[in-house]
Amino acid sequence: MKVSFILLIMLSCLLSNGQFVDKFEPNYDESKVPEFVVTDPLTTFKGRKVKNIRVWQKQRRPELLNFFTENVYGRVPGELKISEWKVVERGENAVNGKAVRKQVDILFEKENNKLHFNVLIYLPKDVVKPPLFLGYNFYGNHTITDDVNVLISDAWVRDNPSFGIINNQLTEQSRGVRINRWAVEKIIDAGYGLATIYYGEVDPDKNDFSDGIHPFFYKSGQQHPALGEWGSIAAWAWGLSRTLDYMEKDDDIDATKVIVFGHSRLGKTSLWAGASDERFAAVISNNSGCGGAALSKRKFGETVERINKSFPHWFCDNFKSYNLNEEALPVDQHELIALIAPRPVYVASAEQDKWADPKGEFLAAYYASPVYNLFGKQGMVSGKMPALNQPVHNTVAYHIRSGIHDVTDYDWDQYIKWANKQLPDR
Ligand code: GTR
Repeated sequence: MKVSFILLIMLSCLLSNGQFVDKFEPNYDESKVPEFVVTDPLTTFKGRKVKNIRVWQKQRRPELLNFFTENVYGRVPGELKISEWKVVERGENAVNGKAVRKQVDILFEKENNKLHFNVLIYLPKDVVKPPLFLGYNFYGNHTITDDVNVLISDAWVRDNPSFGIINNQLTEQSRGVRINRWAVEKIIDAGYGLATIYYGEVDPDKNDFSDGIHPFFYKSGQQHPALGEWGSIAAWAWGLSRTLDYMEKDDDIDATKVIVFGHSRLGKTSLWAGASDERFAAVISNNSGCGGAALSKRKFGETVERINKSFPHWFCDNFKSYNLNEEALPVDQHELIALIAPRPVYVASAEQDKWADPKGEFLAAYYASPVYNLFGKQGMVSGKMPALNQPVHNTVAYHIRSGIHDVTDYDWDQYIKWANKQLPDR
Protein backbone atom coordinates (compact mmCIF):
# COMPACT_ATOMS: atom_id res chain seq x y z
CA MET A 1 0.00 0.00 0.00
CA LYS A 2 2.71 2.42 1.12
CA VAL A 3 4.90 1.37 -1.78
CA SER A 4 2.19 1.91 -4.39
CA PHE A 5 1.46 5.35 -2.93
CA ILE A 6 5.11 6.32 -3.25
CA LEU A 7 5.15 4.94 -6.78
CA LEU A 8 2.11 7.01 -7.65
CA ILE A 9 3.78 10.17 -6.39
CA MET A 10 6.95 9.33 -8.29
CA LEU A 11 4.98 8.76 -11.46
CA SER A 12 3.14 12.02 -11.14
CA CYS A 13 6.50 13.77 -10.85
CA LEU A 14 7.93 12.14 -13.93
CA LEU A 15 7.80 14.33 -16.99
CA SER A 16 7.52 12.87 -20.48
CA ASN A 17 11.20 13.67 -21.05
CA GLY A 18 12.16 11.41 -18.20
CA GLN A 19 13.16 14.06 -15.70
CA PHE A 20 11.86 14.48 -12.18
CA VAL A 21 10.54 17.84 -11.21
CA ASP A 22 8.98 19.08 -8.04
CA LYS A 23 6.53 21.92 -7.79
CA PHE A 24 8.31 25.05 -8.91
CA GLU A 25 6.68 28.42 -9.30
CA PRO A 26 9.00 30.77 -11.17
CA ASN A 27 8.98 34.34 -9.97
CA TYR A 28 7.96 36.78 -12.70
CA ASP A 29 7.20 39.63 -10.36
CA GLU A 30 9.85 42.36 -10.23
CA SER A 31 8.67 43.42 -6.76
CA LYS A 32 9.55 39.96 -5.47
CA VAL A 33 13.15 40.05 -6.66
CA PRO A 34 15.18 39.81 -3.45
CA GLU A 35 17.65 42.46 -2.40
CA PHE A 36 21.05 41.13 -3.24
CA VAL A 37 24.66 42.20 -3.31
CA VAL A 38 26.21 42.73 -6.72
CA THR A 39 29.79 41.60 -6.28
CA ASP A 40 32.35 44.06 -7.60
CA PRO A 41 34.30 42.62 -10.52
CA LEU A 42 37.06 45.08 -9.65
CA THR A 43 37.57 43.99 -6.03
CA THR A 44 39.42 40.74 -5.39
CA PHE A 45 38.05 38.04 -3.09
CA LYS A 46 40.48 39.34 -0.48
CA GLY A 47 39.14 42.88 -0.81
CA ARG A 48 41.88 44.45 -2.92
CA LYS A 49 40.68 47.14 -5.34
CA VAL A 50 41.71 46.51 -8.92
CA LYS A 51 42.90 49.84 -10.30
CA ASN A 52 44.77 48.83 -13.40
CA ILE A 53 44.82 46.29 -16.22
CA ARG A 54 47.84 44.50 -14.81
CA VAL A 55 46.18 43.59 -11.51
CA TRP A 56 43.04 42.59 -13.40
CA GLN A 57 45.01 40.28 -15.66
CA LYS A 58 47.44 38.88 -13.11
CA GLN A 59 45.16 38.51 -10.13
CA ARG A 60 41.46 39.23 -10.46
CA ARG A 61 40.77 37.65 -13.83
CA PRO A 62 42.52 34.37 -12.89
CA GLU A 63 40.70 34.08 -9.57
CA LEU A 64 37.31 34.69 -11.23
CA LEU A 65 38.11 32.28 -14.03
CA ASN A 66 39.16 29.72 -11.48
CA PHE A 67 35.94 30.16 -9.51
CA PHE A 68 33.73 29.68 -12.57
CA THR A 69 35.84 26.72 -13.64
CA GLU A 70 35.76 24.86 -10.33
CA ASN A 71 32.28 25.77 -9.15
CA VAL A 72 30.06 26.46 -12.15
CA TYR A 73 31.04 24.86 -15.46
CA GLY A 74 33.76 22.45 -14.34
CA ARG A 75 37.34 21.98 -15.40
CA VAL A 76 38.45 19.99 -18.42
CA PRO A 77 40.37 17.10 -16.83
CA GLY A 78 43.18 16.95 -19.35
CA GLU A 79 44.51 17.85 -22.73
CA LEU A 80 43.38 16.19 -25.93
CA LYS A 81 44.54 17.26 -29.33
CA ILE A 82 42.85 16.69 -32.67
CA SER A 83 44.08 13.38 -34.12
CA GLU A 84 43.15 14.32 -37.66
CA TRP A 85 40.99 16.76 -39.60
CA LYS A 86 39.80 16.29 -43.14
CA VAL A 87 37.78 18.30 -45.63
CA VAL A 88 35.23 15.62 -46.49
CA GLU A 89 33.22 17.75 -48.90
CA ARG A 90 33.70 21.02 -50.71
CA GLY A 91 31.42 22.97 -53.03
CA GLU A 92 32.42 26.04 -55.02
CA ASN A 93 28.92 27.36 -55.65
CA ALA A 94 26.98 27.39 -52.43
CA VAL A 95 24.52 30.04 -51.21
CA ASN A 96 23.35 31.05 -54.68
CA GLY A 97 26.87 30.96 -56.02
CA LYS A 98 28.16 33.46 -53.46
CA ALA A 99 30.02 31.12 -51.12
CA VAL A 100 32.35 28.19 -50.86
CA ARG A 101 31.07 25.34 -48.69
CA LYS A 102 33.42 23.14 -46.70
CA GLN A 103 32.51 20.24 -44.47
CA VAL A 104 35.35 19.33 -42.18
CA ASP A 105 35.53 16.20 -40.09
CA ILE A 106 37.48 16.53 -36.85
CA LEU A 107 38.60 13.31 -35.25
CA PHE A 108 39.80 12.48 -31.72
CA GLU A 109 41.26 9.12 -30.79
CA LYS A 110 42.61 7.98 -27.45
CA GLU A 111 43.00 4.38 -26.35
CA ASN A 112 39.59 2.81 -27.06
CA ASN A 113 37.79 6.12 -27.42
CA LYS A 114 36.91 7.64 -30.74
CA LEU A 115 34.84 10.72 -31.45
CA HIS A 116 34.37 12.94 -34.45
CA PHE A 117 32.36 16.00 -35.25
CA ASN A 118 31.63 17.77 -38.48
CA VAL A 119 32.01 21.50 -39.07
CA LEU A 120 29.88 23.00 -41.84
CA ILE A 121 31.50 26.17 -43.15
CA TYR A 122 30.31 28.77 -45.66
CA LEU A 123 32.84 31.37 -46.75
CA PRO A 124 31.96 34.35 -48.97
CA LYS A 125 33.83 34.08 -52.26
CA ASP A 126 34.63 37.75 -52.52
CA VAL A 127 36.44 38.13 -49.18
CA VAL A 128 39.80 36.62 -48.36
CA LYS A 129 39.91 35.13 -44.85
CA PRO A 130 36.72 36.80 -43.65
CA PRO A 131 35.70 37.14 -40.02
CA LEU A 132 33.30 34.37 -39.21
CA PHE A 133 30.52 33.44 -36.87
CA LEU A 134 30.98 30.06 -35.20
CA GLY A 135 28.08 28.49 -33.33
CA TYR A 136 26.48 25.20 -32.51
CA ASN A 137 23.08 24.14 -33.81
CA PHE A 138 20.51 22.04 -31.93
CA TYR A 139 19.39 19.48 -34.52
CA GLY A 140 22.15 18.89 -37.05
CA ASN A 141 23.96 20.93 -39.70
CA HIS A 142 21.45 20.02 -42.41
CA THR A 143 18.65 21.69 -40.44
CA ILE A 144 20.09 25.19 -40.84
CA THR A 145 19.85 25.26 -44.64
CA ASP A 146 18.04 23.67 -47.59
CA ASP A 147 21.43 23.03 -49.23
CA VAL A 148 21.11 19.37 -50.31
CA ASN A 149 24.85 18.81 -50.04
CA VAL A 150 24.99 19.25 -46.31
CA LEU A 151 25.72 15.91 -44.66
CA ILE A 152 23.29 14.41 -42.19
CA SER A 153 24.73 13.58 -38.78
CA ASP A 154 24.33 10.04 -37.47
CA ALA A 155 24.74 11.14 -33.84
CA TRP A 156 22.04 10.76 -31.18
CA VAL A 157 19.48 13.54 -31.32
CA ARG A 158 16.49 14.41 -29.16
CA ASP A 159 13.23 13.30 -30.77
CA ASN A 160 11.18 16.08 -32.30
CA PRO A 161 8.30 14.69 -34.35
CA SER A 162 7.42 18.15 -35.70
CA PHE A 163 10.88 18.16 -37.31
CA GLY A 164 10.48 14.57 -38.48
CA ILE A 165 12.98 13.37 -35.88
CA ILE A 166 12.05 10.02 -34.34
CA ASN A 167 14.07 7.20 -32.76
CA ASN A 168 16.80 9.74 -32.00
CA GLN A 169 17.99 9.67 -35.61
CA LEU A 170 18.23 12.45 -38.15
CA THR A 171 16.92 11.95 -41.68
CA GLU A 172 16.38 13.89 -44.89
CA GLN A 173 13.02 14.96 -43.49
CA SER A 174 14.57 17.47 -41.13
CA ARG A 175 16.64 19.27 -43.77
CA GLY A 176 16.05 23.00 -43.48
CA VAL A 177 13.73 22.89 -40.47
CA ARG A 178 15.84 25.52 -38.68
CA ILE A 179 16.48 27.83 -41.66
CA ASN A 180 14.62 30.57 -39.81
CA ARG A 181 17.33 30.76 -37.13
CA TRP A 182 20.31 30.98 -39.46
CA ALA A 183 20.47 33.99 -41.78
CA VAL A 184 23.09 32.30 -43.97
CA GLU A 185 22.72 34.48 -47.06
CA LYS A 186 22.57 37.69 -45.03
CA ILE A 187 25.80 36.70 -43.29
CA ILE A 188 27.53 35.88 -46.56
CA ASP A 189 26.27 39.10 -48.22
CA ALA A 190 27.73 41.07 -45.31
CA GLY A 191 31.16 39.54 -45.96
CA TYR A 192 31.22 37.12 -43.04
CA GLY A 193 31.73 33.39 -42.94
CA LEU A 194 29.57 31.02 -40.94
CA ALA A 195 30.61 27.79 -39.28
CA THR A 196 28.30 25.47 -37.39
CA ILE A 197 28.42 22.11 -35.65
CA TYR A 198 25.72 19.84 -34.26
CA TYR A 199 26.38 20.09 -30.51
CA GLY A 200 25.30 16.49 -29.87
CA GLU A 201 28.33 15.25 -31.81
CA VAL A 202 30.58 16.62 -29.06
CA ASP A 203 28.37 15.57 -26.18
CA PRO A 204 24.79 14.29 -26.49
CA ASP A 205 22.52 16.54 -24.45
CA LYS A 206 21.33 14.02 -21.87
CA ASN A 207 22.21 13.17 -18.32
CA ASP A 208 24.52 10.37 -19.32
CA PHE A 209 28.25 10.67 -18.99
CA SER A 210 29.07 7.41 -20.71
CA ASP A 211 28.94 9.03 -24.16
CA GLY A 212 30.40 12.06 -25.90
CA ILE A 213 33.79 13.45 -24.98
CA HIS A 214 33.73 12.92 -21.19
CA PRO A 215 34.90 9.25 -21.12
CA PHE A 216 38.14 10.21 -22.91
CA PHE A 217 39.44 11.52 -19.59
CA TYR A 218 38.14 8.96 -17.11
CA LYS A 219 40.60 7.32 -14.77
CA SER A 220 40.16 3.59 -14.51
CA GLY A 221 36.75 2.79 -13.00
CA GLN A 222 35.49 6.37 -13.28
CA GLN A 223 32.02 6.75 -14.83
CA HIS A 224 31.10 10.30 -13.98
CA PRO A 225 33.04 13.56 -13.81
CA ALA A 226 34.31 14.40 -10.30
CA LEU A 227 32.75 17.30 -8.35
CA GLY A 228 34.68 20.12 -10.01
CA GLU A 229 35.01 18.45 -13.39
CA TRP A 230 33.18 19.49 -16.52
CA GLY A 231 29.53 19.16 -17.30
CA SER A 232 28.10 19.34 -20.79
CA ILE A 233 28.34 23.12 -21.24
CA ALA A 234 32.09 22.97 -20.60
CA ALA A 235 32.32 20.00 -22.97
CA TRP A 236 30.56 21.95 -25.70
CA ALA A 237 32.82 24.96 -25.05
CA TRP A 238 35.81 22.61 -25.31
CA GLY A 239 34.55 21.52 -28.75
CA LEU A 240 34.47 25.15 -29.89
CA SER A 241 38.06 25.63 -28.75
CA ARG A 242 39.16 22.53 -30.63
CA THR A 243 37.38 23.89 -33.71
CA LEU A 244 39.47 27.01 -33.31
CA ASP A 245 42.59 24.78 -33.14
CA TYR A 246 41.60 23.36 -36.51
CA MET A 247 40.81 26.82 -37.91
CA GLU A 248 44.31 27.98 -37.01
CA LYS A 249 45.56 25.38 -39.49
CA ASP A 250 43.13 26.07 -42.33
CA ASP A 251 44.52 28.51 -44.91
CA ASP A 252 41.02 29.67 -45.91
CA ILE A 253 40.32 30.94 -42.41
CA ASP A 254 41.68 33.65 -40.14
CA ALA A 255 41.27 32.13 -36.68
CA THR A 256 41.89 35.52 -35.05
CA LYS A 257 38.54 36.75 -36.38
CA VAL A 258 36.15 34.15 -35.01
CA ILE A 259 33.01 35.41 -33.28
CA VAL A 260 31.56 32.68 -31.11
CA PHE A 261 27.78 32.66 -31.13
CA GLY A 262 25.08 30.67 -29.34
CA HIS A 263 21.41 30.64 -28.46
CA SER A 264 19.93 29.60 -25.13
CA ARG A 265 21.91 26.67 -23.62
CA LEU A 266 24.31 27.21 -26.48
CA GLY A 267 24.48 30.90 -25.54
CA LYS A 268 25.59 29.83 -22.08
CA THR A 269 28.16 27.76 -23.96
CA SER A 270 29.37 30.64 -26.15
CA LEU A 271 29.90 32.81 -23.06
CA TRP A 272 31.90 30.11 -21.34
CA ALA A 273 33.88 29.42 -24.51
CA GLY A 274 34.72 33.12 -24.85
CA ALA A 275 35.59 33.46 -21.16
CA SER A 276 37.77 30.36 -21.03
CA ASP A 277 39.49 30.77 -24.39
CA GLU A 278 40.82 34.23 -25.12
CA ARG A 279 41.45 33.41 -28.77
CA PHE A 280 37.81 34.07 -29.61
CA ALA A 281 37.66 37.57 -31.07
CA ALA A 282 34.13 38.32 -29.85
CA VAL A 283 31.18 36.61 -28.19
CA ILE A 284 27.42 36.63 -28.77
CA SER A 285 24.97 35.26 -26.25
CA ASN A 286 21.42 35.10 -27.58
CA ASN A 287 18.70 34.60 -24.93
CA SER A 288 21.12 32.65 -22.72
CA GLY A 289 19.33 33.13 -19.38
CA CYS A 290 20.19 31.29 -16.17
CA GLY A 291 23.79 30.08 -16.06
CA GLY A 292 24.41 32.32 -19.09
CA ALA A 293 24.10 36.10 -19.08
CA ALA A 294 21.34 36.42 -16.45
CA LEU A 295 22.23 37.34 -12.86
CA SER A 296 21.53 34.29 -10.69
CA LYS A 297 20.86 36.29 -7.52
CA ARG A 298 17.74 37.94 -8.94
CA LYS A 299 16.03 34.52 -8.95
CA PHE A 300 13.70 35.75 -11.67
CA GLY A 301 12.40 33.01 -14.00
CA GLU A 302 14.70 30.01 -14.06
CA THR A 303 16.81 29.58 -10.90
CA VAL A 304 20.01 27.71 -10.08
CA GLU A 305 18.05 24.97 -8.35
CA ARG A 306 15.62 24.63 -11.23
CA ILE A 307 18.29 24.41 -13.90
CA ASN A 308 20.37 21.91 -11.91
CA LYS A 309 17.33 19.71 -11.40
CA SER A 310 16.09 19.85 -15.00
CA PHE A 311 19.55 19.52 -16.51
CA PRO A 312 21.81 17.84 -13.93
CA HIS A 313 24.49 17.32 -16.57
CA TRP A 314 25.00 20.92 -17.77
CA PHE A 315 27.11 22.31 -14.93
CA CYS A 316 29.66 20.70 -12.64
CA ASP A 317 28.37 19.02 -9.50
CA ASN A 318 29.85 21.74 -7.27
CA PHE A 319 27.32 24.18 -8.74
CA LYS A 320 24.54 22.23 -7.04
CA SER A 321 25.68 23.58 -3.67
CA TYR A 322 24.14 26.90 -4.78
CA ASN A 323 20.66 25.42 -5.25
CA LEU A 324 18.29 27.69 -3.26
CA ASN A 325 21.49 29.32 -2.08
CA GLU A 326 22.41 31.86 -4.75
CA GLU A 327 23.34 34.49 -2.16
CA ALA A 328 26.30 32.33 -1.14
CA LEU A 329 27.88 32.75 -4.58
CA PRO A 330 30.93 35.02 -4.30
CA VAL A 331 30.36 35.93 -7.97
CA ASP A 332 27.48 36.43 -10.36
CA GLN A 333 27.13 36.13 -14.10
CA HIS A 334 28.25 39.72 -14.82
CA GLU A 335 31.70 38.50 -13.82
CA LEU A 336 31.49 35.77 -16.44
CA ILE A 337 30.90 38.51 -19.01
CA ALA A 338 33.76 40.55 -17.52
CA LEU A 339 36.11 37.62 -18.22
CA ILE A 340 35.60 38.34 -21.93
CA ALA A 341 36.96 41.90 -21.61
CA PRO A 342 38.30 43.72 -23.52
CA ARG A 343 36.89 41.68 -26.40
CA PRO A 344 33.47 42.67 -27.76
CA VAL A 345 30.52 40.86 -26.21
CA TYR A 346 26.85 41.04 -27.20
CA VAL A 347 24.03 40.05 -24.84
CA ALA A 348 20.60 39.78 -26.45
CA SER A 349 17.20 39.23 -24.86
CA ALA A 350 13.67 38.72 -26.11
CA GLU A 351 10.73 40.52 -24.54
CA GLN A 352 8.57 37.45 -24.02
CA ASP A 353 11.46 35.28 -22.83
CA LYS A 354 10.76 35.90 -19.14
CA TRP A 355 12.17 32.49 -18.19
CA ALA A 356 15.61 33.81 -19.22
CA ASP A 357 15.13 37.08 -17.25
CA PRO A 358 15.81 39.83 -19.82
CA LYS A 359 16.43 42.42 -17.11
CA GLY A 360 18.93 40.12 -15.38
CA GLU A 361 20.69 39.64 -18.73
CA PHE A 362 20.87 43.39 -19.25
CA LEU A 363 22.10 44.09 -15.72
CA ALA A 364 24.87 41.54 -16.08
CA ALA A 365 26.08 43.40 -19.18
CA TYR A 366 25.84 46.67 -17.23
CA TYR A 367 27.68 45.41 -14.14
CA ALA A 368 30.43 43.88 -16.31
CA SER A 369 31.06 47.27 -17.89
CA PRO A 370 33.54 48.72 -15.34
CA VAL A 371 36.02 46.06 -16.42
CA TYR A 372 35.62 47.16 -20.04
CA ASN A 373 36.08 50.78 -18.93
CA LEU A 374 39.37 49.78 -17.31
CA PHE A 375 40.53 48.86 -20.83
CA GLY A 376 39.19 52.14 -22.23
CA LYS A 377 36.25 50.36 -23.87
CA GLN A 378 32.64 51.33 -23.64
CA GLY A 379 30.11 49.05 -22.01
CA MET A 380 26.55 49.79 -20.95
CA VAL A 381 26.59 53.43 -19.96
CA SER A 382 23.29 53.50 -18.12
CA GLY A 383 21.78 50.99 -15.73
CA LYS A 384 18.40 51.65 -17.32
CA MET A 385 17.38 49.03 -19.85
CA PRO A 386 17.27 50.24 -23.46
CA ALA A 387 13.78 50.41 -24.94
CA LEU A 388 12.43 47.55 -27.01
CA ASN A 389 14.24 47.15 -30.34
CA GLN A 390 16.66 49.97 -29.52
CA PRO A 391 20.03 48.21 -29.61
CA VAL A 392 23.16 49.63 -27.99
CA HIS A 393 26.24 48.66 -29.99
CA ASN A 394 29.15 49.45 -27.71
CA THR A 395 31.99 47.00 -27.02
CA VAL A 396 29.50 45.54 -24.57
CA ALA A 397 26.32 45.45 -26.63
CA TYR A 398 22.74 44.73 -25.72
CA HIS A 399 19.30 44.58 -27.23
CA ILE A 400 15.89 43.41 -26.23
CA ARG A 401 13.74 42.65 -29.24
CA SER A 402 10.04 41.99 -29.31
CA GLY A 403 8.98 38.36 -29.57
CA ILE A 404 9.81 35.02 -28.08
CA HIS A 405 12.84 32.92 -27.15
CA ASP A 406 14.35 32.47 -30.62
CA VAL A 407 17.00 33.67 -33.07
CA THR A 408 15.55 35.95 -35.73
CA ASP A 409 16.75 37.97 -38.70
CA TYR A 410 16.48 41.03 -36.49
CA ASP A 411 19.06 39.49 -34.15
CA TRP A 412 21.42 38.70 -37.04
CA ASP A 413 21.04 42.22 -38.46
CA GLN A 414 22.21 43.59 -35.12
CA TYR A 415 25.10 41.14 -34.76
CA ILE A 416 26.39 42.03 -38.22
CA LYS A 417 26.09 45.81 -37.69
CA TRP A 418 27.82 45.55 -34.33
CA ALA A 419 30.59 43.29 -35.66
CA ASN A 420 31.17 45.76 -38.53
CA LYS A 421 31.73 48.43 -35.92
CA GLN A 422 33.60 46.50 -33.25
CA LEU A 423 35.89 44.08 -35.03
CA PRO A 424 39.29 45.36 -36.05
CA ASP A 425 40.03 45.67 -39.79
CA ARG A 426 36.38 46.14 -40.72
C1 GTR B 1 15.32 25.58 -21.21
C2 GTR B 1 16.28 25.89 -20.11
C3 GTR B 1 16.96 27.17 -20.43
C4 GTR B 1 17.49 27.22 -21.84
C5 GTR B 1 16.60 26.49 -22.84
C6 GTR B 1 17.27 26.09 -24.16
O1 GTR B 1 14.50 24.53 -20.95
O2 GTR B 1 15.58 25.94 -18.91
O3 GTR B 1 17.98 27.42 -19.49
O4 GTR B 1 18.76 26.76 -21.89
O5 GTR B 1 16.08 25.32 -22.34
O6 GTR B 1 18.45 25.85 -24.23
O7 GTR B 1 16.54 25.95 -25.13
